[in-house]
Amino acid sequence: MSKLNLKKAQFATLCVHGSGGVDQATGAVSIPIYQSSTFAFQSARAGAEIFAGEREGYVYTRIGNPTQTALEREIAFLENGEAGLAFGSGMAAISSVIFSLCKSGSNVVASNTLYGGTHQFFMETLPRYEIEVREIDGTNLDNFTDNIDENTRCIYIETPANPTLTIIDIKNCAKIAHKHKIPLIVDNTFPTPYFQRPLDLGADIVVHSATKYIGGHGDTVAGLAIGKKDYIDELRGTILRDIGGIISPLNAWLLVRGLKTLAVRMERHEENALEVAKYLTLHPKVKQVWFPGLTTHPQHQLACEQMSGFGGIVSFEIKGGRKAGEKLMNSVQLFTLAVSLGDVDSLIEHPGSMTHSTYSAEDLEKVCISEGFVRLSVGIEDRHDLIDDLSQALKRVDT
Ligand code: LCS
Repeated sequence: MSKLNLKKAQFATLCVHGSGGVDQATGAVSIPIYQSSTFAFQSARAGAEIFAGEREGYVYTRIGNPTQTALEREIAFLENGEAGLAFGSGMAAISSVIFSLCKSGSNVVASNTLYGGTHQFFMETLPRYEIEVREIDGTNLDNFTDNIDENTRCIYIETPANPTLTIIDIKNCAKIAHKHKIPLIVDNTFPTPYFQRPLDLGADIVVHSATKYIGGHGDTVAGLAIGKKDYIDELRGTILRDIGGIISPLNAWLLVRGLKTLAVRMERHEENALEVAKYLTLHPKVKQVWFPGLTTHPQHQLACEQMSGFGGIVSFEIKGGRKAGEKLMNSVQLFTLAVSLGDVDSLIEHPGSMTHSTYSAEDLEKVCISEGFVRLSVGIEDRHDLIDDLSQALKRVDT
């Protein structure tokens, strides 16, 4: 373990040192990539004791791996949770958590603005197992209370939401969940623990698409879940073991490395995003801008209360609808036209026809994703270059 008193350390220090210092087995300063599927037992008796849960030890990488352990310890520190569990993707983390809590006949009450893949899982896959998801407008907390019944197994929210940056009140959502003796799950992908720690606000389980800011470099697909140790142990020993949505040692290592620079990256993403949001707000070809750091954001006050910063995603509606949006996306030179987000490189995409094409036209309208709605994942490049790029691209657009 590191000699550092981690309880007293600031977040940026935890990002660098939290995973426990040098590797105990070798002294390696960077945790090694333990690229091994299986682990030798010291004796037949020791192997049997590990299997029986009477002795600690690694068995097989689907059940656990030291590189994965380093990542899980680190994310649990940063989210201020008791334990963490890594998965092969954000969807593996989300689906595993939902399957661990629900059975046939259960229901989930969820906010209705979600990553399109989560929405599809909720609306198409879960009903095949007779699990119903009630997607409601989470900005009105009464909607949660009104939809909970004796078969509700959890509340699920994403805040800020992808791609509209809608903010949901975590503290009061947790109170509603606990009044009904069910857990609150929060997808913390957009803010990361650098800007928001849902467990401190009363949530029970945090999930991440670690593909995004936690990896940070657009080179890894991964997911994480954080919560109480008993729950995480059970999740590891049941759904993760049985369904097998594990992370590879290499990807776990890439995330440990990504976390070391999380604080500096998030600062820069946010500074750039605020400047881009301000620039777009004043642009005559832009109808509306969504960024929680703008005082014009409908839940700016709530964002200030539950977040320490606003993240790096900016969405806007361009005048001239889909055609204008397409022209803009085809005209940018520095922004890359691609889905995903949270990379050091700036990305641009059209949620209505890409990440959120899983929503029906009616549902898109309900969650305010119009034809001219464009999402930016603002990277860590020089902000003047980013604004120059948007400016030259907007000049080409007829509205
Ligand atoms: N949660 C959020 C908030 C997400 O944005 C995504 C992916 C996921 C979960 C799923 O994670 P994955 O399995 O992809 O690691 N969001 C994407 C997006 O906006 N564009 O491409 C993927």
